[in-house]
Amino acid sequence: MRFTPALLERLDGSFHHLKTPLINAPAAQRDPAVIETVSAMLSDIGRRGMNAVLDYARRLDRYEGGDIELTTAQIASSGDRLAPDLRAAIELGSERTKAFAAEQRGRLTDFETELVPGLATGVRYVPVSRVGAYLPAGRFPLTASAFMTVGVAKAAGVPTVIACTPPQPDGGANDAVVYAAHLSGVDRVFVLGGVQALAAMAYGLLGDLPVDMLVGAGNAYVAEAKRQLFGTVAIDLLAGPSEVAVLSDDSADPEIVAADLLGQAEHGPNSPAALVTTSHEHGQAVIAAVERQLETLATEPIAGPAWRDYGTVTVAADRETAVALMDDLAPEHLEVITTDDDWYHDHLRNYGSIFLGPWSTVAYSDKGMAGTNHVLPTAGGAKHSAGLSVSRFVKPLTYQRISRAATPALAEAVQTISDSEGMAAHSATATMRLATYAE
Ligand code: HSO
Ligand code: ZN
Repeated sequence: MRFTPALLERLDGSFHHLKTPLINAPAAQRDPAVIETVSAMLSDIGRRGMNAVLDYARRLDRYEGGDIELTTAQIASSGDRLAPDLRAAIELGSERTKAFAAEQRGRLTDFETELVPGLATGVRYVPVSRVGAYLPAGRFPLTASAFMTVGVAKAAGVPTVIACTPPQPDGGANDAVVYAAHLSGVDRVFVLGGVQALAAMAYGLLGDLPVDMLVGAGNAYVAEAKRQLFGTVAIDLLAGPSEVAVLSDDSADPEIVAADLLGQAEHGPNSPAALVTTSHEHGQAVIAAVERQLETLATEPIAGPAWRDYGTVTVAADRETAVALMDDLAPEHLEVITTDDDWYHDHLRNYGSIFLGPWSTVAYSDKGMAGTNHVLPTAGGAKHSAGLSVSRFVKPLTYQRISRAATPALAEAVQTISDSEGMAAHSATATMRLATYAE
């Protein structure tokens, strides 16, 4: 079923449509310059190894020589340089994220079942051995990212988690980011940014084996590097600009809805913020509140353009239409502020994480206080994927233990199918066992 959304006219008379984010787009639609730059860097690093990594660090990050790895003492003391209230907040976020991840890990239980007598099959959850986390520290150092990547990997049981974080203008790492990684249980931290960091982890250039999986968000180059390294390693997901959507009715406070829309719009000038509402008046009140709040918002230079170019307000005729519109949008973050929150929760299918009721705001999860992960699918990826969680770091490995008694239940059918395919050697593995069984 397709809907033509009735876009609400903005107060300035213009209409706003969600522009298609490019990150999940086919190669032809992504920036060819980024694709080419990244692929040239990866093959150069593949050829020249650490020399190439350090050349890029020099050229792109003003690296001036010296060890790029932080010592254990440097990692452990990162918290000492933080204001006490920030330090305490980071400790709280780390604990809460780990607690939620541990709950989820506890529910991934190995099992064994006997499908037919003598055929025991089962699943054993085994963590990935080595994970590399990219901890961004650009325009906004997202402190909580370490909880979501390093902390959750550790809660899943990953033995080795290394992290790379880009140098700050003074050449060192961001203390809050390093402290968050330390509390999350990181094994090694390198002050290294961008494509060169991801390549160094994936190719095993950091005095260690290559990692099996790369996680963590970054800019367009980081995302493209992960896309090109996928296959060599696993990745969490390809994150585009952060998004928020609110589904509210006229019971919601327009000021709260407006604040929560701007709360993610400030991520970048291309961050989409969408309101779907069943009330035209409420929609108009939210638009007015957004304009008013933007007047005094310190990050208006980012959030303003984001709202004007990527903000949308849509009025849905009824609850069912609102759900269909939202499922089509498949937003990264979805807030539901209505008199029917539970009904919406039961019916919505596509979102990265959902925030129910007026007291549940996205920033609580963003900063690690809600315990849930903030690495979530963007650009409609929520239609097919969920966000990062312990289940991404553990592999459900299957096994089978088959006894002599189960042989007739398996071998004859395998023989028949193999013969029909002309796969004689497959067939023989069953035939031999049937012969022994008959003895
Ligand atoms: N909204 C971002 C995560 C974040 N925002 C952390 C602020 N801090 C992606 O989900
Ligand atoms: Zn955010």
